Amino acid sequence: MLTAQKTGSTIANAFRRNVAIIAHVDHGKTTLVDALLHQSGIFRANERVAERAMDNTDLERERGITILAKNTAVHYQDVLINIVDTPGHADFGGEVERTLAMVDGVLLLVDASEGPLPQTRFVLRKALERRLTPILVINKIDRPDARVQEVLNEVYDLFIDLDAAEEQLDFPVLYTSARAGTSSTSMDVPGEDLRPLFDAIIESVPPPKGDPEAPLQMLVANLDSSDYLGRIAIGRIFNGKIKIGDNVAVCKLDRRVHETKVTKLFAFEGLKRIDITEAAAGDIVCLAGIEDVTIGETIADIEFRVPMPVIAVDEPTVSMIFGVSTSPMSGRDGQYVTSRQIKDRLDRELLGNVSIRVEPTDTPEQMKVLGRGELQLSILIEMMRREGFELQVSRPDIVTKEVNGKIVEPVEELVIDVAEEFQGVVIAQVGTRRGTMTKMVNNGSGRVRLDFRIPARGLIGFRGQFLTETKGTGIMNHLFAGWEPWHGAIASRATGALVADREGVATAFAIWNLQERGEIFIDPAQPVYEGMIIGENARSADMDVNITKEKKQTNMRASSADEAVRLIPPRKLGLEQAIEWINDDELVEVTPHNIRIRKRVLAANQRPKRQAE
Ligand SMILES: Nc1nc2c(ncn2[C@@H]2O[C@H](COP(=O)(O)OP(=O)(O)OP(=O)(O)O)[C@@H](O)[C@H]2O)c(=O)[nH]1
Ligand SMILES: [Mg+2]
Repeated sequence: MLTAQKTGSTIANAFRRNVAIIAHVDHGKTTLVDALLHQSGIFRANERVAERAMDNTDLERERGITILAKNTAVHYQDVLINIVDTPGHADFGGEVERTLAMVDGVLLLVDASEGPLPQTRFVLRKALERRLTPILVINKIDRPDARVQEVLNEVYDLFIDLDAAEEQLDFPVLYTSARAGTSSTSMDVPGEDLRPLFDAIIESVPPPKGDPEAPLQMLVANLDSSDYLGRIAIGRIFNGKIKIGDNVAVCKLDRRVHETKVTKLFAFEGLKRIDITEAAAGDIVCLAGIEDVTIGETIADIEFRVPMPVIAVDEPTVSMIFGVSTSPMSGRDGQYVTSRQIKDRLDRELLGNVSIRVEPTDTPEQMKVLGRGELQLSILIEMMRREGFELQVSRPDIVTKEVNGKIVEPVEELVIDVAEEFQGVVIAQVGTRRGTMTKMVNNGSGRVRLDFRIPARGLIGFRGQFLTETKGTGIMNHLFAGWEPWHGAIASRATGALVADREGVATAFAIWNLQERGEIFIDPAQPVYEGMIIGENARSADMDVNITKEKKQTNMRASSADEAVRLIPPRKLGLEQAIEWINDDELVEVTPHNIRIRKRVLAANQRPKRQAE
């Protein structure tokens, strides 16, 4: 029998390179892929291609971030380079982890001004653990505040800090402006195009290993689906060949084995997928028509059914309860409202989303959904509402574990960059959330960089507060740093809620009367129900209010000045803000067209009251 060791050292295909692009959020990965696509001649001269073409889902385009890892491939000279673009936001780290199972090298992008940030560390650590060959790409060298030499030194420090092996430290360095589409191996030579980067990929990234003559082993690292093809498995062939018409064995994670036939095979080519009839070790391909396959499974030779090692990803750290909406307005907006429908949707999500878990609760009406962060979970909720779902969700909670009889909780490394004037307030804020400062650097530019360790719990709802305090100018990033014994209670929101005490329609008059008491979240004429939260009380207690009150009719004709009630524009909470805002006794009601906030117990006379402190 052939073993992986025996075949591991052979070059599968000298004309292939498989690389992933990894970096902290916004350091320019997707922009670099655009430039690589353009310069490899994938597009016709007159073809119009969207900016950040790989960010092709609605949510990605709206938010300007990458959420899902995606494949593309370009030709350079005689070589086909498979490139995987990955998300940089920490919540989508699971996407990066599984992507790395497909490639032999990585382009580590680092912003020439920001330098390495928490997610740079995370992705580099994962790449080094897998012994992938790195190429350092210092990007955005066109930035006026670029500090290239310093950033280069910081990256070396990071490699050493991560215990990189000797040969891993010997990486090529490219200086690029992804936006301008230029690269150079030296800061003294202005770049003209991306040829130096392409050359570095061909020269430094090893061609894929494996044996095309050995029995087939293809590791599924990603899933996609299409209306007419059904489920599409994307993966790397490590050994052997695959052909249309072949009978293959799908080695499942639970050790079962299914037999199936290969009916549709594709390779990547720019933004498209092209039909192919066969592929071999070293190739990254898509296989359609296998309904029952998930990430981490191996498609193997029908006789030689040996799976590849499983893809390990980090554990989730945050959970939320997704439940059937119990709002009196439930079902007005959405097509899918039942627990069955919500459960089916979550089951589907689990197939393609390796870092999400779903656990049952003591009632079928509610499911506990676990993920890497609030953003990851809120993106899932946002996708569901766009698909026509209605549901209610709880405040995010932190996943804890018991180790040697002690409760431990996830702790994050928090890196903050703010103007000096906000330093005091930020340190105080983080302090009340049980963060401790580990480092402070003031490089004399008027901004300071503060490093903290903080329980992940303390970060829930922090971003909004932080942005308000720093007038939107602060930058914060955080990364899972480990498990520590429970840090003790952290105070939640200090303010109470203004709660509608009856069903009806909000009036301008009632809003006008109440707006002195706090901040109103709704517009006049908006329907409300008993227990729905219509604003934030300036005080710490909840207050039941009649937001439907009409002005008393008087015999006297109102003067026109009186009529024009002056309303402060409401503070409308988006999904993420609402999730950050709520307390444990509150829920966010999500429908395709509305985000409402409510008390968990709607009836005022049954609700435990939050008292003034
Ligand atoms: N000045 C300058 N800006 C750049 C350069 N490359 C990218 N950008 C800008 O940086 C921003 C982020 O670029 P993206 O390509 O979306 O970054 P990303 O790394 O893919 O981001 P995520 O996928 O969300 O992690 C965009 O506004 C780009 O236009 C560059 O070389 N110079
Ligand atoms: Mg991107």
